[in-house]
Amino acid sequence: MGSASGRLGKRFTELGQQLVLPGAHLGEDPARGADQLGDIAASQCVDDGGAVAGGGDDARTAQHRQLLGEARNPALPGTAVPASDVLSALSILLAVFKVESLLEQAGDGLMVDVHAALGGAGLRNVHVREYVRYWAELTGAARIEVISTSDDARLIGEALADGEILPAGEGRYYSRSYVKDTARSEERTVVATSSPADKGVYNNWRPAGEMRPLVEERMRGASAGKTMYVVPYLMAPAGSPLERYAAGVELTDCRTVALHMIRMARVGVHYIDNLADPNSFVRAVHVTGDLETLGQGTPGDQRCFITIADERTILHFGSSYGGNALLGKIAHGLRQAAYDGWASGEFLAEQFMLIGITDRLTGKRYHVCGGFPSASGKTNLAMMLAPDELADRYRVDFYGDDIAWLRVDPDDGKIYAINPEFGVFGVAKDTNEVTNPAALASVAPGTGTVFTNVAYNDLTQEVWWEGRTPVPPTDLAGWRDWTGTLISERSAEETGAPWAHPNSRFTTARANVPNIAPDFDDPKGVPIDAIIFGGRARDREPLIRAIADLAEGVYDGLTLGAEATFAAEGVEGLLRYDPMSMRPFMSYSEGAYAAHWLKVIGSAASQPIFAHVNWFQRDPEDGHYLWPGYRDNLRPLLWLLRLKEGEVRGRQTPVGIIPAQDELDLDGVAATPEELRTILSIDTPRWKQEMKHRERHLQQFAGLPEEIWQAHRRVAAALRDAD
Ligand code: GTP
Ligand code: SPV
Ligand code: MN
Repeated sequence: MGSASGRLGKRFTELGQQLVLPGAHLGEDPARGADQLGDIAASQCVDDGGAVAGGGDDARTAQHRQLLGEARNPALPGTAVPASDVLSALSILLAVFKVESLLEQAGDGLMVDVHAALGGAGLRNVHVREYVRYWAELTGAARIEVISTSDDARLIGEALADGEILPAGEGRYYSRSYVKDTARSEERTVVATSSPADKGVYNNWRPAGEMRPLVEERMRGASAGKTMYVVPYLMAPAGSPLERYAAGVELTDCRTVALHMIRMARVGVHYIDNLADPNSFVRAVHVTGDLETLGQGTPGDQRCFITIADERTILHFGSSYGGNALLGKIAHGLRQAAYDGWASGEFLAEQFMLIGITDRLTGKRYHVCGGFPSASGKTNLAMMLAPDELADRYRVDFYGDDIAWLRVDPDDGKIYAINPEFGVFGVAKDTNEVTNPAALASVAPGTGTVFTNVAYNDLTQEVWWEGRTPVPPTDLAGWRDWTGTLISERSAEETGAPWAHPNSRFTTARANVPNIAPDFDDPKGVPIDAIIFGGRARDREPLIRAIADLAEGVYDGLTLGAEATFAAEGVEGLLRYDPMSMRPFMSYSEGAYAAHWLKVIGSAASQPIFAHVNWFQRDPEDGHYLWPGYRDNLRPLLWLLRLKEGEVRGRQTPVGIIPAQDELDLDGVAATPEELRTILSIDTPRWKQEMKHRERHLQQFAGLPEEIWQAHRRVAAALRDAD
């Protein structure tokens, strides 16, 4: 194994050096990184004969169709037909025979008796059994355990006994990750397929044939001595029209990951034992690796997080943190699902929060979804309680804080959204009674919450993070920072460093959120009235600007520019474009992505209103936020809904409609008239500069629909005319 892994090691080192993020800064020459990826594709991939990334059924590989349980009828090219009952019964029989005989043959040759472990758990799906057998053998796991939600108490007990987690008050737990494993690594994350046409600017596309052996080599034997937890899950309410895209089985060698999955997804054997097509599930393999020897962030970084999208297979090696390891969440729920949604032509999977707003006076109920980049306010907006002054009239209901799947219902032509997740993996920083009382309630004693990388008190089992209270606890006895260092024993250079990691998080089931919507589990989802985009922008972007036109709305999402946050390694504060807040999760080409948006949303009989929002404009002198944010963010959203209803007119600007100050309900808002004037106005010269950057940004995207270019030219012309 030595020399082979040495060669692979070298190749992966080269890969790591080549995966430079393109156009990292707004205004930076965007072609640079794209060219580098282009070179790799040109030299190492066989061209697929000019396949055009354009969306829809025709873009699908035969493999992907098969994995979704569709067979092509050769007599009727282009027509997807379900495999006949006879054929599928035969194939099941054959597969049973194959697996049983493989298992017999393997016999004691396997480290672990997969057959007995899966049979004992009542797991009958033969495709799942074959999948588990393959990976148990490859990773060398010593034991296999099939997990359902009902195993939670036992797993918690074991994890406490082994010291993997610590008690954090009644029914709450504390965990620390390895110090170099605290956030997503965008550079180590790759989307692989067998079609070079899937290469985009942001998806770090690589040929599947190259990636699979590479990651398998990393994983080979890497779970030796460990238990492999088999976690069957569903990323949708049962019975959802999108259920066929939602089933998965995560294999993980980390018990804490299994505990997180139980909170973040619906977990149980029955979700994969009764599939319409037993072979249609996402294969999601997580192997932790020896975290202390992986060279995180160095040129020899061993980590690799691969989604082989057209094989519906996710292979993540080298982390046990968050989205790197909970594979139902962003790897399946966003990357894989975005690919499936495009390839099938059926839906969109977006990094979106999803809320309901009820006006008790009129009895009307609205639903708003929207994307902000990681750690930019989705969870806080989704959990927002109406400000006191408006609480009698309005109620906000929580549906989701990180992912939404959107489809158009053929019966009524409306856009429906579901949150595929079951829980919340929320940023702890600055969460307190004022900013987010609902979040605090959702992590209260008895909720089963797991806190990761916050500060912890050994003596009192309390947790704390920056912004939890205005100043840290004054009695330092027992307090340790997120690395485990006693605060009282910190070295001189550690003094003043945050107690909690900025990307420290809480994991809690969605049902613990006090303002959870009563119909949060409705399989149909909820009809969408408005789609918003936003991010951390210290200037230029006003509080809200509304956009009524579909192409201009999609254009606005594609040109979302914001400061990157601590949710990804090494990019905090970087001003960059983050199209639709999907930059780290993009799984196919941006041109096809834009076309798919226009097609899906364009097919809806009732169109949503779009808006761009910004809670983060700052005073250029002292840096303070000009808008109080948090609960007050309901106010611009109410204005948007009134605009859609025709109750207010706003003020047309070249970049959208902004509220006239007297149209916003500002009763009780702590902002000066000067601050309000700034956030409710458009800085035309600054916007003109921005348009040049946007032009270069959009030029990177091959096959961008003409409608998007037209929208860009319309906005540019309106800005010119504004003089
Ligand atoms: P991911 O889970 O990483 O996708 O992030 P998210 O978009 O759900 O971010 P979240 O709501 O957890 O917010 C991240 C940080 O932004 C937290 O520290 C919040 O306190 C802060 N934040 C959220 N909303 C506001 C706001 O309206 N104003 C200000 N100033 N800060 C906010
Ligand atoms: C994000 O980074 O956008 C998250 C957290 O939502 S993680 O699941 O770790 O990606
Ligand atoms: Mn997110």
